[in-house]
Amino acid sequence: MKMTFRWFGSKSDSVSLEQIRQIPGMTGVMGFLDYKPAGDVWTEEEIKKYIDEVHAAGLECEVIESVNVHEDIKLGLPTRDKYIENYRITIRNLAKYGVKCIVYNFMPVLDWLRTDLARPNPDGSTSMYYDEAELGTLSPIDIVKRTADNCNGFSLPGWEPERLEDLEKVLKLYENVDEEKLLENYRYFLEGILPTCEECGVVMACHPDDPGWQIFGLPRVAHSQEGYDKIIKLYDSPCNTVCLCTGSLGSNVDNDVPSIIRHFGKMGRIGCLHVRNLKHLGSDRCFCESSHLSSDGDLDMYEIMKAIYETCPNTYIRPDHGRMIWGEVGRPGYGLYDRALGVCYLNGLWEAIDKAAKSDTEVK
Ligand code: DNO
Repeated sequence: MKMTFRWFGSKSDSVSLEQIRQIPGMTGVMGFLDYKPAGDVWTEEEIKKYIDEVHAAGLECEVIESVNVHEDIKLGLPTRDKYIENYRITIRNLAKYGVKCIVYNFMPVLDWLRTDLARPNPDGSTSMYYDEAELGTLSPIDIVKRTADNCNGFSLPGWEPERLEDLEKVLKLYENVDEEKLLENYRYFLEGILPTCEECGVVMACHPDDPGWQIFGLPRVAHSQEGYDKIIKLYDSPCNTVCLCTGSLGSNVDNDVPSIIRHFGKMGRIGCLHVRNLKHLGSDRCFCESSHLSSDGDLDMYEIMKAIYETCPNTYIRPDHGRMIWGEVGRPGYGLYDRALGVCYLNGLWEAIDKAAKSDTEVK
């Protein structure tokens, strides 16, 4: 397992590479150029600049996140071919600088969604929070505005302003796209890019829908084992993989996260993992993002790490969203302290699982 940390670049992150490197067991970052609009080519110059900086800090950068898919591709519009060609160029450019895994998602219009980015917890920390009952009182435009107003001035991954400008128009276009049509458009996209990935030795890892169900009547396909099975079948290639985000999948109480990890781990189809916990509050569709500790949330982090250890031990993982603790002010979900605590906890579980497995082998 390679432990990594998401980093938004020196101009955009409140956390420095030096701080990341000082977290015990850290091997590298999951990178991101947060200023790139969906559909644009990520140029060699900008990739080199970002990755050189990471290398100079003594860290690796083999995973890149949020190379966002242009809405015209998800909608299946005639203009999609141009954006698919741009995506292929980006894949080649990233591969030239050592990137092995690209995380993306196929969620229509909105990426991950919360109704509160800083909900106070009884211990004085704050967490990101989602309540479907509250979402019911808001329009997509209201939630976009609320999210933009509450992000402490930081950009949020998946919430690029350009993409959300034409929100009303885009939402209207989705009235003609059901789940089946979305899957067809998804197949067309994969057919367009996966041969390039095979050629360059890069895997594509699809991030789950977050929360893990449909919202605002938009079609969404990546929030269950069955949904991912369909995606994997769209194009059979070892480069067609899952970014297994335990918090996104775990938001849906029907998902057994360790068992989903085992299913795709055994198939060799986990490109990387985001590992975090969450706690449901009074309803299946209301949750807050807890600390990583099993006893603070609903997910069994020991079973999750064990499933990774047993089925995909060489994968990249990173702690995911943390709470804001110790008075830290930063990008919601992406402060230093709670994520660093998450890393130490996950590393501790890993060491215990590894030692237990080795001593079992010795006894036998
Ligand atoms: C949220 C992240 C997502 C994820 C993208 C991948 O904080 O986990 O933005 O990186 O959905 O495309």
